[in-house]
Amino acid sequence: MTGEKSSPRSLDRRHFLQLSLATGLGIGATALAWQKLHRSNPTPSLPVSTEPATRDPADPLFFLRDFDYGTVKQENGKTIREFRVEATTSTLHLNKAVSFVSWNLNGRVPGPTFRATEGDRIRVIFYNRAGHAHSLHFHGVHESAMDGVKPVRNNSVFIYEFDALPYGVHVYHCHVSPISRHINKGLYGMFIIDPPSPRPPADEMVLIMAGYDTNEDRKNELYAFNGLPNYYMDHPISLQKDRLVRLYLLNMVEYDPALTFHLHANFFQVYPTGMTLTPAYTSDVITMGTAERHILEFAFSHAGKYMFHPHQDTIAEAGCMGIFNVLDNA
Ligand SMILES: [Cu+2]
Repeated sequence: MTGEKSSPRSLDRRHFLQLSLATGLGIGATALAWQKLHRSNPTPSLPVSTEPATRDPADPLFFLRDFDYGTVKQENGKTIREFRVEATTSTLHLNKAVSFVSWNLNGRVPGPTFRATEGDRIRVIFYNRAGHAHSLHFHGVHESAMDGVKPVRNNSVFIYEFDALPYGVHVYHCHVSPISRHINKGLYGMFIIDPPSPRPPADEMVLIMAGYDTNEDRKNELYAFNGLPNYYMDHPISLQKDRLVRLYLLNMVEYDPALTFHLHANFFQVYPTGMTLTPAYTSDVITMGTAERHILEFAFSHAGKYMFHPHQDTIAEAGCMGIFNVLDNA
């Protein structure tokens, strides 16, 4: 995290309208958004991240099992999940030699993994302070005004509100042109909508594959799981033998048309886009286009270290590779 956290500034109505109008919201939508924010918080302040200011912008060990359920409120008999998201700019140290200026959400790459239950009302208060226009485009079902293709100017607020539909593993990302660059810079994350009846207990984790164009040639020089190249090679992910793993997997690699994901010494069951409760098929390698995502379930019956990586081996060799360290129950 960069050290530029400031204390929340109070936001009067006039300032809010100015900010919102700057984003292109209509008067009605602006007023509605204001009323909603004002009703739930009598003295609203510019949203700032609740992440500790000391958190490193890339922290794959923390991101792996971190789920942001938002702040739950009841309004008119409906469950509202309110998320506060701040677009910022910070430097990632991709390895000992390469630094990369990221555009990110809440000071992290990937952005927070938002999580809700099907039917919840989602409210995302998006504050852009990254220095460029950005937006948040959520995959899912919602009205066009909430589709997040309109740029939100620097130092402006926009409130996205929609129902969490349908259940599955979804994705959100900036949709400002050139989108490939805005995503490659770090403005993306996962949005999990749980089915009304929860899935069985499991060791749940998130892996997001992404690339880094470090020399602006519209090709990726480095790749990563959860933000940092080779992190899980140096810090293997501990698993328990025989325990069900539920992996939420997303391909967010720009500039390459598709990636595969391969798991060593095992097979996984595939729940396509997380939109089924029974697996569609079993494999040890799966092909995913950009923004494609699935739930993979598996358990290891032998302790030991097992690799996972795309089977485009040049991509794996450029940082998209990791290790599961399966521990004996004893
Ligand atoms: Cu952007």
